[in-house]
Amino acid sequence: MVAHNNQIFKVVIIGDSGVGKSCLLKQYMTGEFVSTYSSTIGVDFLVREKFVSNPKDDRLTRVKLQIWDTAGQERFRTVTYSYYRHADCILLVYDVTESDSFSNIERWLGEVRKYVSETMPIALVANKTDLTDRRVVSKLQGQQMATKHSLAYFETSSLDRQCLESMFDTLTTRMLARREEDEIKIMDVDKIRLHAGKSEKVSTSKCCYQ
Ligand SMILES: Nc1nc2c(ncn2[C@@H]2O[C@H](COP(=O)(O)OP(=O)(O)OP(=O)(O)O)[C@@H](O)[C@H]2O)c(=O)[nH]1
Ligand SMILES: [Mg+2]
Repeated sequence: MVAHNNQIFKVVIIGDSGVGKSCLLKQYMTGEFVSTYSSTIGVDFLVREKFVSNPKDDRLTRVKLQIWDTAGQERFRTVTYSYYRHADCILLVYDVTESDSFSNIERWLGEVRKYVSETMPIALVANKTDLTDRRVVSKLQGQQMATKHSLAYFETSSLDRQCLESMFDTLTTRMLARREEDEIKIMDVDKIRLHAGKSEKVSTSKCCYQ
């Protein structure tokens, strides 16, 4: 069994300008909703420590989520792309009241897939669900998009905190499981190398002493 204390996971939030990335992060970190819109310039991150139960053995594991808030504006895109590379998870956010932000999801995905591995967890996040009267992208449309691209799907509101805690809980559990699988793979490769090393020795000695 692999011990998982003090693991650090890097989560990167991306999506069009104004979809609510900064608000989502602020609400998750501090419990406050920011109603004024101040467009993010560049990139910033916040850290939150949390405990999650490991599904395999029910032990509590302490993890640190390093959550990066990126700027959605077009002019910052090249900077944003460079942050995907070492991410453990990406939150691709759209605004359910802005159809353009939903139409742009596939373009974002196209960019993301250039930089990250296929097994990287990507979550499609339908934000601003509190604005029910102004909603133009349905839950079904969101779910279909997520299914088409094998993404996890979450509906959130940075105003009333809908789903925020459970979303990060679910994603953290997935990131832990993925890291554990990677560690097991590395251990297996080490074993194979060790084994290969031993057999090389045996054959070499056979060569020398026969
Ligand atoms: N009603 C409602 N408003 C929201 C929600 N999330 C964000 N907003 C509002 O949407 C506006 C934009 O939010 P931001 O979080 O600044 O958007 P952003 O995605 O960070 O935008 P950029 O930094 O330009 O990329 C702000 O006025 C927020 O108050 C939400 O869940 N519900
Ligand atoms: Mg922002």
